[in-house]
This record gives sequence, structure tokens and C-alpha cells, in this order.
Amino acid sequence: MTAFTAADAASVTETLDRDGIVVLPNFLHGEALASIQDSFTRALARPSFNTWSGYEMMEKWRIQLENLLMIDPHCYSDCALHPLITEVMRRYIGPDAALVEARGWKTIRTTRNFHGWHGDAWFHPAAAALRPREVKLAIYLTDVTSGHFSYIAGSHHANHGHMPKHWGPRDVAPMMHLAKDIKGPAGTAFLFDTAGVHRQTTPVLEPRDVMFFNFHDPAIPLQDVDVQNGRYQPIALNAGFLPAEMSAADARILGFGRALGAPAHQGVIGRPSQVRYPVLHNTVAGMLALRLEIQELQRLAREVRRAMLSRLRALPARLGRAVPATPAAQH
Ligand SMILES: O=C(O)CCC(=O)C(=O)O
Repeated sequence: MTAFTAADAASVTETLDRDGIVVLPNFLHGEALASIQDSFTRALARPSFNTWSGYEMMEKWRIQLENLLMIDPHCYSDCALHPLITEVMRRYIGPDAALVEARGWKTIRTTRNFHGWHGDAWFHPAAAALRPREVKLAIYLTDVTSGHFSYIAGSHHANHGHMPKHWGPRDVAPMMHLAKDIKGPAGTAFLFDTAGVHRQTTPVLEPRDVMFFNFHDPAIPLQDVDVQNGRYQPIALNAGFLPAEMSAADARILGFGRALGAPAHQGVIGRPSQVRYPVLHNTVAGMLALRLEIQELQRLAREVRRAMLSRLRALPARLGRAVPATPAAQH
């Protein structure tokens, strides 16, 4: 992990405040980068289904990992809990900043313009007056020369306190000279204020792997759709990756105890109320149930066959006992 000083945290926070985005070159490197790249690739090997824990797919172009803190120990010490990051979050968001999402994805190669300019929508309209701040730490896991992240520098200032929205090409055209295109080798990181106008650019000429660690104050009320979809719940942690001792500040940033005292459903990991493609899900679940039913019928058939065979084998002996001995044989 790269060492940092209080001056680093101050200057990163200052740039974030001014531009809404700050690049951290070579943030992840060496063993930490190699380990996360490997874990990421393994986790992307198959979709989550029944006994497999893998990726989720909400659309054609991105294959998504929902719980990065489950897949690799370096996602704690070298990413979410990196002292530079936690210090900048405290300075920029406030003392109650917490990690509310740790997800990543692979964008597949495509020339399709599938992802437009937007500010991230997350807080309830009633909270807009609080001018809530949210910051994402993004880290590239592949070398990125196309399909990179782009951000309109300074656009966060005008958007704070307004409901985030999607921006059409005509809305963004007058601001394009302020666009910061973030390209770079694997391990390049950047922090951005999600109120600013941003997007993944097209075309994506090489598949791109990226992680996003999302921080805001969990006390800020969420927009209805995120409550309905169970987004920004306490995040899933892997106990095996956590150190035996952890500072109270780190435990709070990870959300320890955040759901205590609240209705249990508010602490449930995942998206219990979100049913996407119900027909497809029910069909696949039905096919799995049918497969298991057939397996059970096959087991029953084997049992019946075994019982019949053993009865057949026992038949001659039983017949022998049943046939009375001939009189001649009695002498
Ligand atoms: O994948 C990207 O580069 C864009 C990400 C993005 O728009 C977001 O996290 O809100």
C-alpha cells in the first residue's frame, strides 16, 4: 500500500472539491492488484445461480459483481479502507461517511452507445436541500485506452441540491471542453463526486474491468426506487478477510451494526424485492426443480428394482421350503 500524508489527503480533497474528480495514478499495484485481478476473473467465471456465487447481469454490455468485499482481502486494506480514501471521505462527505456499495463490472467489447451522460440518482427528493454528497472510488483492473470514464469537471457544483438526471448530447455539448477523459493502466484509480455529469464512453474496443466503491452518509433518506430495490443496504463482508482487530472508525465506515435496531428486512443483503425477468427466473427455477424431481424418481426406481431383485433371488429358497418333500425322500 502506498504511504500518504495529511497533506496528500488535503490536496486530494481540494481537487475533488474543485473539479469533482481526482485521479490517483498507480493507486493499486503489485501483489494487491494481481490478487484482485485474479479474484475478479474467477468471480466472473459464471453467473450467480443456485449453488454458484458469481456475476449478475442487468443488461447485455456489463457483467456485474455485487459484493467485492466477498472476493478478495485486498479490497479492504488497499481499497475501501485505504487510509487516504477514508480520510478524504471524512473530509469531503463528513464524519458519518460510510461505504454503501462495493461493486464492479466487466464491460464487454462494443461499439454500441449504451451508457449516456448522467449524475447518479440516489437520495430522496426531500433530502435535496441537504445537498448530500456521494463519492465513488473507481479502480481500473485492466489497461484502459477506450471505453474510459469521462467526467465534466466542475459540473458537480451546479448539480448539488438538484435531482440528478440524464443529459442528452445537446445538453452536454457546451460543457464538452471541460470533459476529463480517464485512461490509464490497470491500477489507475479516481475519486469522483457522483453529482457531476459523467459516463462510460463508447466505443469499448477492449473489455474493461473496473471496481466502484461508493460512499455517502447512510442517514440520508434514499429515493423510493432504491428502497424498493434494496440498494445501499449494509454490504456483504467476508469474515475470513477481516483483521482480528479493527479501528472503530474503519468498522463504522464498513457499516458494522448499521441495521441493528431497524426492522430486519432493512439489513437483508441482496435485492429481495427486485424481481427482474420473472418468467425467465421461474422457468429456470422450474427446470431445476424438474431436474431434482426426475433425480428423485430415478432413485425411487432404483430402490424398487433392488427390492424386486432381492425378492427374486430369495425365491428359489422360499419355493424350496414351500414344496413338501416327496414320500420317497422321507425314507
Ligand atoms: O463505468 C463507467 O465508466 C461509468 C460508471 C458510472 O457511470 C457510474 O458509476 O455511475
